Amino acid sequence: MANAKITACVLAVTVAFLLGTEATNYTVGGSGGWKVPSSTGAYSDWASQHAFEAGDVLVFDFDSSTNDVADVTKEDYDACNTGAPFTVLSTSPAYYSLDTAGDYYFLCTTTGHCSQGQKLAITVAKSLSGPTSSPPGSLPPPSPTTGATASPTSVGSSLGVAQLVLFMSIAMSSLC
Ligand SMILES: [Cu+2]
Repeated sequence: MANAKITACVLAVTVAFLLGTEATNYTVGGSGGWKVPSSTGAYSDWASQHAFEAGDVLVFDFDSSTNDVADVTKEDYDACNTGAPFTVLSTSPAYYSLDTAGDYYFLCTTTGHCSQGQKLAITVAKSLSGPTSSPPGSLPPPSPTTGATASPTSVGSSLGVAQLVLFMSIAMSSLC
């Protein structure tokens, strides 16, 4: 029966691991992170290179002494109005869960930064790998106040693999 127990245990861990890797973490701006970019179109260029899905997570990496991240309406995004954000994330790295399909708008509230290009607009598609709260054809606007989160849904799949292998090794050696 010991073998069945080990098999069940390993299976459970494997399933949990696989479920945890469905979401993709995107570091906004790549290695340059979240800052006043060298060109005003830098973040739209970055966004156009990725296909975001519901369940993915944006990671904003920034110098928190001079920057923050605010999610705002399209109108405030277009006008660089920093006065009415839904939420402001001021600790780096900041994780923002893209819970539902729709359009998302972000900017830095530091004076002058948005107008110099530190703003991000993305469109999130329905998740292809799992259920979503939005039925096809009727995508409601996202509710950004629920999108902010303090922790990522998954960090570092390579770390996860290492932990899984380690766990399995321990389980096998102690139970066999
Ligand atoms: Cu800034």
